Amino acid sequence: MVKTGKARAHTNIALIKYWGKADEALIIPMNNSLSLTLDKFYTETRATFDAQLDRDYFYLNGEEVDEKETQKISAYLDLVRERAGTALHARIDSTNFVPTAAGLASSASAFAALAAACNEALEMNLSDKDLSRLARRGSGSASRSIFGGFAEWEKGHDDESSYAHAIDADYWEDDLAMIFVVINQKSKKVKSRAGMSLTRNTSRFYQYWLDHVEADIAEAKAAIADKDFDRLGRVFEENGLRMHATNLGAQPPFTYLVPESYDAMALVHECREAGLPAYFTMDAGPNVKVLVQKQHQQAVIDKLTTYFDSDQIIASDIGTGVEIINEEDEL
Ligand code: 2P0
Repeated sequence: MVKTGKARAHTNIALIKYWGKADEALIIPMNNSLSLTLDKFYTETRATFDAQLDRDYFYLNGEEVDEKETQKISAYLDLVRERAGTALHARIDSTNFVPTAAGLASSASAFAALAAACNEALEMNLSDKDLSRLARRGSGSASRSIFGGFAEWEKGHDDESSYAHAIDADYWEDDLAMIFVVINQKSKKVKSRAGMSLTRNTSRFYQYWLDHVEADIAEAKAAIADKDFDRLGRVFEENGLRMHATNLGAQPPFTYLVPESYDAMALVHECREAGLPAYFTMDAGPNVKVLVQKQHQQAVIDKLTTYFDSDQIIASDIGTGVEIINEEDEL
């Protein structure tokens, strides 16, 4: 018996960040987060459940991954099998579509695509809400990549109540773009999972983060409803910096930012001083992502390329939610 499904999911960038778990095993976050799904970076994954397989296999970009990575996927597939009521092993084939610059592959698109491929293969018929919950068990941010455009992950309080939903803003998303300033980093010193755990458990600034993040969510949603770019920009830029500040209060302190990150932030400030609305955010790495309105995209890129090489600058439109790929249509 062979059951196959294939899906594509796009990565998302949080404007109001997820940073810290209330439950590490179930991946329940300490706070709600709000993101934008982007069209440029995505993962396509085929899941093939096959009675002939004696174990799980995981191929990434055409190559089988090592035992440790296979075990991680296998543990995730155990959750899927439990939910679907099957004992079949699977072969997972995943391809990350990211521009050549390293460091942009995301666990968000990976687990959203994997959850959707399994849902299709095993005919689980999960609602978007339940698909978001299943993606969340692989990686928290994946809960948001089920949806296109703006999405909010409601923290909830248990497995049932923690999931993302779309924020309806079709009237605006076509006008927006995100510009990535790719700042190379040899190897990520602190993975996001370890970084958020250390911060949540030890940072002297973590309570301050928690005290403000729900107000940031409300402010961002109001700005989206009003289509007020500057209001949205101000709140998410502050929220991202506050997340990075919590890391400096951890014991021991750490940071993801490097001198070039600050150079990019300064250029964004210069854009604003020159009357070009643009706002930045950074995640668990040194890259800087700049939200713009499309009519200002080229002018902001021109500003950034006065300092950075043009191959360090990648612009993306807003992306769609997870979709099933019908392989017969591909032939
Ligand atoms: C976010 N990040 O909201 C935050 C902001 C990075 C900085 O979600 O442990 O890979 O798998 O749930 O989702 C990156 O962490 O972490 C992340 P896990 P995830 O996008």
